[in-house]
Amino acid sequence: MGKVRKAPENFVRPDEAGTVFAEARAGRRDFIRGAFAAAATAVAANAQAQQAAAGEGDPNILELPAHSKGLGQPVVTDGYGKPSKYEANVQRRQSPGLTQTKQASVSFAPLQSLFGIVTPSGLHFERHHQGWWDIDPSKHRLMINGLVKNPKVFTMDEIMRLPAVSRFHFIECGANTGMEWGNVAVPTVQYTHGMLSCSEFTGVPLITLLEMAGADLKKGKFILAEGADGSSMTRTIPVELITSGEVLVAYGQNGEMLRPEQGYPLRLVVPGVQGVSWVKYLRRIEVGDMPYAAKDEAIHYVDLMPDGQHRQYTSIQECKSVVTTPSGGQILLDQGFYNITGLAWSGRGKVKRVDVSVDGGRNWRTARLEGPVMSKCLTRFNLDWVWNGEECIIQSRAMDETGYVQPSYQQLRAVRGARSIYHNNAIQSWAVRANGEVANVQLA
Ligand SMILES: Nc1nc2c(c(=O)[nH]1)N[C@H]1C(S)=C(S)[C@@H](COP(=O)(O)O)O[C@H]1N2
Ligand SMILES: [Mo]
Repeated sequence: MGKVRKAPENFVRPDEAGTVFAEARAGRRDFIRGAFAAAATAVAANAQAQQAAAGEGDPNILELPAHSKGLGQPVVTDGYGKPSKYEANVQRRQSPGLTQTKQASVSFAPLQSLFGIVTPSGLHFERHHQGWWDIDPSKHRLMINGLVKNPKVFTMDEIMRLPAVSRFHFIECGANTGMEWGNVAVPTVQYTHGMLSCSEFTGVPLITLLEMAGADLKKGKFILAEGADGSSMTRTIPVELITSGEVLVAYGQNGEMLRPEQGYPLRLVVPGVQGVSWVKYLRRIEVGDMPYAAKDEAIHYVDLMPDGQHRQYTSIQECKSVVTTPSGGQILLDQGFYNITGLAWSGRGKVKRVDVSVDGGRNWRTARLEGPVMSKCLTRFNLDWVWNGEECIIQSRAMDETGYVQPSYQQLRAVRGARSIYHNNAIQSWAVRANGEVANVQLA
């Protein structure tokens, strides 16, 4: 079985990660080897295990470890669980490709270390336009006004006694993979695709609250959602998404209350739509008869097109996928069998198929989709692969239930130009070098 050495951020300290990548970009490979020293111990252990399998003495089998003999840790009676100390480097991190500021405003989920489709809440990516808050739920209010018969103000208690639903959905920042437009090859999948997370959200369909307020949904074609933080985050959402029952006023995430970073105690869940519309610290919904052209949709979150004009209100996250192993920064330590694995998603419904190429897009094989495949939710795919030790380029290409196929960079740039920031859903390429190193590349 082939072995994969983990990406650097899995075993260097967060404050070192930026340096490692800067050195790597400057071509100083020796520094990288140094940082990989910790992982080398694990490799040595593996070699020992192989010897043992061949009948030689492996102390990890022959010697009884302390944990099989003594008394274990007592139950922490007032505790909240934590991951193993051996997983301490699996963290959300700031991208080394971004300007480092005193107050970071974005962190990326470590996709290279995650399994299945659910993002652990403590590793959910973050994007704060004006910092995050831990708001007292007893003081939090949600107002519904505008084109409604009975304007209403809800307390959290009032919202939490209403009929609730729980649904799995992905959230992706519209700027995810944005640096690749400018060919800034950030080193790992955490930074190319990590403004992406997926959770089970629990809450009340927004339509329930609008009906309670007697919203006029004949005249009222749009709503404005407003957050309670200093960013004055306001976004227009078309009413069709709400009448379908999909948009949720959510308080729950993965079985517990939302985390403060994710908008505690209340956030909007707008399945399939870019992250910015998932307003956190949600405090007001206004029903109106036209789009609001708020700052975060009139001048920000617009797509610069090749003719110099900007496209507005392009909020659906189109079908996209990425291979998470093998991916940038990881190293294949020997030839042989590997499980290629990754994630696929579509803002328009279910993922229908994912094809994987190991020769830069000349030939494609269809990957296994791991169920359940849910609408507007991450889908995990896997494919068996035997690496023959030669250089190759690994890609994945997803198709959704509408028949839409994820584009190549050539196809994307033909329509969108090269100077955009948002909505890059192009096929990602990872080059495997003959020495096993995996790197982020773009095919012309
Ligand atoms: N109130 C408020 N809502 C917000 C934001 C914000 O800064 N304030 N950021 C938006 C952006 S740009 C994104 S991508 C998502 C990020 O959600 P997360 O931090 O839970 O990952 O929240 C959105 N909702
Ligand atoms: Mo965002």
